[in-house]
Amino acid sequence: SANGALTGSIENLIPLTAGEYTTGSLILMVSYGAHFAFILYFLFAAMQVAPRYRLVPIMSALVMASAGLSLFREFSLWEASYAFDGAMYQPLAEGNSFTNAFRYGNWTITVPILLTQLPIAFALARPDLHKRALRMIIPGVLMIWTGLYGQFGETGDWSRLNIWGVISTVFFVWLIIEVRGVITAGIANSPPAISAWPRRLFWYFLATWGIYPIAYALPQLGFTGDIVVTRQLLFSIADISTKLIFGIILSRYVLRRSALEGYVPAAEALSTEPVASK
Ligand code: RET
Repeated sequence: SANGALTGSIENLIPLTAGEYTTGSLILMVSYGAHFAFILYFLFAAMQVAPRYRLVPIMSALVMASAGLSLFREFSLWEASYAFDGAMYQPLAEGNSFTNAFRYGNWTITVPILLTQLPIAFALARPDLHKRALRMIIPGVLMIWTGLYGQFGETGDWSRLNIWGVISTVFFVWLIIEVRGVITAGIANSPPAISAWPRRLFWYFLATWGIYPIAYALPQLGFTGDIVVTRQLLFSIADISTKLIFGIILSRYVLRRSALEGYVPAAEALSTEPVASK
């Protein structure tokens, strides 16, 4: 329909069954709920790591808040965009259109934060840390903005979708090379007991960030309710993996690292045990 093409998202072209509609709501609800809940986890983790690593869990808490708000917005939009006609959930019925474009806006904030967490966790020295963070953020943001522009082609302008998808992928490859450099520095700079973490984290990074381009390309497989729901599921799995679980891994790494470097959390320093044994 002309309406759907104008709004630029396949969601506005496809009536959903009650099952598909509810599954979509559920996926978005679980996503924002998980992100909000883990704000607390990361704030508590921040209290237990050495001061030089404290920013790592704090940044995860920020990412949780930012992504949680964005996903809550997607959830509300989903609820507002469909109306039940007695048989199917019809898009655009109330004049509201759905879009995934807000996600890309949110990534503009979260992706630079996620990338900057790496050199901080690896304790790279200041000038090198800033230079490497910037060298990851530049291709990261260009990747997102070219993808944002291209995704408006998903309602049928495949050349727009694919040309900008390829350009975005070039920036992604550039980003991967920069991340690889930070990982290599991280392996060299990690205490031996945890030097395997950065290498494993690189493969985790590739596997989880790689889900987003699949979700981007998916509408080309067909305009069906299955595709709409599958794409929200892919986005959701990617969001929870690249932000929440990634944050847990990094927090655990800096927690181990703090202990290996002799840091004693304040609560333990105040323990009465040595006093009682006197
Ligand atoms: C796009 C467009 C198609 C090509 C590629 C893409 C990559 C997107 C990525 C997004 C990562 C987002 C994260 C968000 C966390 O908050 C833009 C879909 C390669 C890798 C990690």
